Amino acid sequence: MKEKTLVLIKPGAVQRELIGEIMTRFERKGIKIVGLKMMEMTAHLVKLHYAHLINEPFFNDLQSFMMSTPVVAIALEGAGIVKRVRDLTGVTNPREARPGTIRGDFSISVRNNVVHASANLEEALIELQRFFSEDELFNYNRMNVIDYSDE
Ligand code: DAT
Ligand code: MG
Repeated sequence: MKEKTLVLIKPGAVQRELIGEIMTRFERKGIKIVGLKMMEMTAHLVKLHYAHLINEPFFNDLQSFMMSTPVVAIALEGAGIVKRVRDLTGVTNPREARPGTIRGDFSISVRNNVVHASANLEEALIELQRFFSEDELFNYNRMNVIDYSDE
């Protein structure tokens, strides 16, 4: 199976009308989109997704934030895609996120940091299964892309 990763466009970015801008970052970089949907996160889904933060004092705020609008879930595919997307995303804290990364350019606070991206291969596998059913992930060739060497 080809390497895949999960990105979520978070409510803050949906509110700020950044959906297209963020999708464009991946498309312009030649990254293949193999799944895409808008969905509402339930309290249960947020608890699963952020299980590692459940005892943090900010968890309740994080949970209501993630449920405040629908999110956009994106599945991306390619060789080394987990790290590549995480690099394009930038680090969690907006003050440290490098210019040119999505968070570096658009993030305005730690909570409102625009996107989620799976942190490693193991997380990506689990998260993709959590957000996409098998028939929501697509297998297709991109006819107009000449260089397939990194797919
Ligand atoms: P990342 O999203 O970079 O993988 P993470 O998994 O450590 O970072 O945290 C998940 C999200 O939780 C993060 O994107 C925003 C929120 N969060 C993390 N630390 C926080 C803090 N100190 N205060 C508020 N929200 C925080
Ligand atoms: Mg994380």
